[in-house]
Amino acid sequence: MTKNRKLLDWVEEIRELCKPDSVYWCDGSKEEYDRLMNEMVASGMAIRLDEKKRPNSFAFNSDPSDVARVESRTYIASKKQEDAGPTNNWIDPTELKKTMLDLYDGCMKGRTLYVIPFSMGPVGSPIAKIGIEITDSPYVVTNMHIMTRVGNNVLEVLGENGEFIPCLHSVGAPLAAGQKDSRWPCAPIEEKYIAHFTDENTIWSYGSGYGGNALLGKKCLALRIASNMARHEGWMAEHMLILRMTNPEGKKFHIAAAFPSACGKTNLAMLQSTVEGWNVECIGDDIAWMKIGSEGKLYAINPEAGFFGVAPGTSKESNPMALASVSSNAIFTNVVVTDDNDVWWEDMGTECSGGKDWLNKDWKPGMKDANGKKILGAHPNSRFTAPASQCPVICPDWEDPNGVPIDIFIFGGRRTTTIPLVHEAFNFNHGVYLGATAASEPTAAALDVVQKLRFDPFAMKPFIGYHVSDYIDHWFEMGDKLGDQAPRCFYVNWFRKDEQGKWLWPGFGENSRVLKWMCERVEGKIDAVETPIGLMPCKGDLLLDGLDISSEDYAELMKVDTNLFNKSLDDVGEYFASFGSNISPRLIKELDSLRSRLQ
Ligand code: SAT
Ligand code: MN
Repeated sequence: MTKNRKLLDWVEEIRELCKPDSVYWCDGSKEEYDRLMNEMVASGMAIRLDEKKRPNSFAFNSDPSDVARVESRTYIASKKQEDAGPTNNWIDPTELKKTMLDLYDGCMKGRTLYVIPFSMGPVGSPIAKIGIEITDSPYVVTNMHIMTRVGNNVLEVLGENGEFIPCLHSVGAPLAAGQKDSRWPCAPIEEKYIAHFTDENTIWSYGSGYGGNALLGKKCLALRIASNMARHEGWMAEHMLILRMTNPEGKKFHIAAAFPSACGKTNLAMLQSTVEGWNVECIGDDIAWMKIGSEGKLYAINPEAGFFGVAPGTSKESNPMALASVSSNAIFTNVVVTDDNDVWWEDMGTECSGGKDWLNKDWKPGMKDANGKKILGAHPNSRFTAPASQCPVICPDWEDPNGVPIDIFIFGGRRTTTIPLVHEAFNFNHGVYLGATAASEPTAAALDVVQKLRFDPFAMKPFIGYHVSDYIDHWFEMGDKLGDQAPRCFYVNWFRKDEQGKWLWPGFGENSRVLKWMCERVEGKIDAVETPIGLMPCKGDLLLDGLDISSEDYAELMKVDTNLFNKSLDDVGEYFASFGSNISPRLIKELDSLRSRLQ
């Protein structure tokens, strides 16, 4: 038990406010996990999967209104509105606290208040941070067990006077005496709030039990609050996977990569190299915390301990390592529970004879609704939660408290035209421009339709806890500090198509060929061709042996159409204008230089 006065006082204050039936301090033990799961199975909230097929694994169905993060109900409640910037919803913190205090009053009646001491990052690491989540959801407790490091050792590190980030969560569904609980308690959408009080590093979440709304260590702490702290303390909290690539001579390269959603981040993090002698290991699939360390290099840790991945599309072909990671000790939310009590989802690459869909209704593949539309078995945002340690290609150093030295940053987006497979920034500032202008096309629409790009700077648009212009300035400033130790920056596009709509690049494991080119660039082994948009592979440097790519297709894949590129810069200019008057002059300068190089 802790002697930390601040923590004890806070728990007591929240107990008085939320009025739970009881208070329970989590110790992070297996016994605790098993007991909570047994209780949830008994109450009907969880389904225990077949013990032989998927040992110690459970499935949950959420309420249909509570299936994803809700950005429209996510707030940065900074004192000054201009600190939140154009990419965030803002409410005055005093006003929001008043609203939320009314909601929290008595909200845990009939429930247990769980106190979860957790560490983001290896316990005691100089880069780690301690959070305390108070929640009334046992589902959240069990997920936090997997996604973070929970336990008494966290309280030991916290000590009597240590600092922690308070994370208050309630599903927002108090129970009257004798009232039976629902399978997935939550509040209606207009009562949901995911609030960040950034001037006091405090998180208040109400009304949702799902994913990043409720597992507060993830997007709320490790990105929105941490990005704010990082800005003031001179480090970086980024929405990036981390991997290690080792070349045939045994030289190690560490890569951190940011992609908007639906660009295969988890797949790249666990990629199986197709290049002989080159090996890839996973360090993290979602978040990187980076600090300048020895020799002035940038060191990264994965603050998480598990994967919270999108299930649909995960198959032996797309990501066999993710499939192996969920073979036991996993939690599944909103997937199909098959008749033989295992899990299934769309594009899993296996047959399914039927079962219960994500709404817990009887379901068979190919079923259609009244309008003839196919009924999905798994929700498109259905998830698996699994310990990172179960990933067969997890890097042996993934828990090194000092992190790994980052050599390469990769940015990207999903673009069917315009952007070549890979290009390298001329220098770090140009790399910041590439990250700031990362964008995807809204959908795989017709190639001849000019459509607006969806910008997602550094894949951080929903996660920057402050003004986007200040965030981009912070990137420039980190570059200044790192100097010639700064990671080299690259931009990739795995998704280019030809005029017939055929993919020009095979993707998946073959992406290792592109990573190899980057590593050889960093080593100084190979030159590059200078183009107006950046540095590109010289003929023969990008290994294509064994790939079925014609020289015409390769030319198309690497083509930079200056006209088309120029046109896309109008969208960039328009996007930058939305940042307001404090936009970084260095960012404008990069755009202007690019424009003139393209003339
Ligand atoms: O729901 S989470 O925010 O944890 C996952 C995601 O949106 O990428
Ligand atoms: Mn993510």
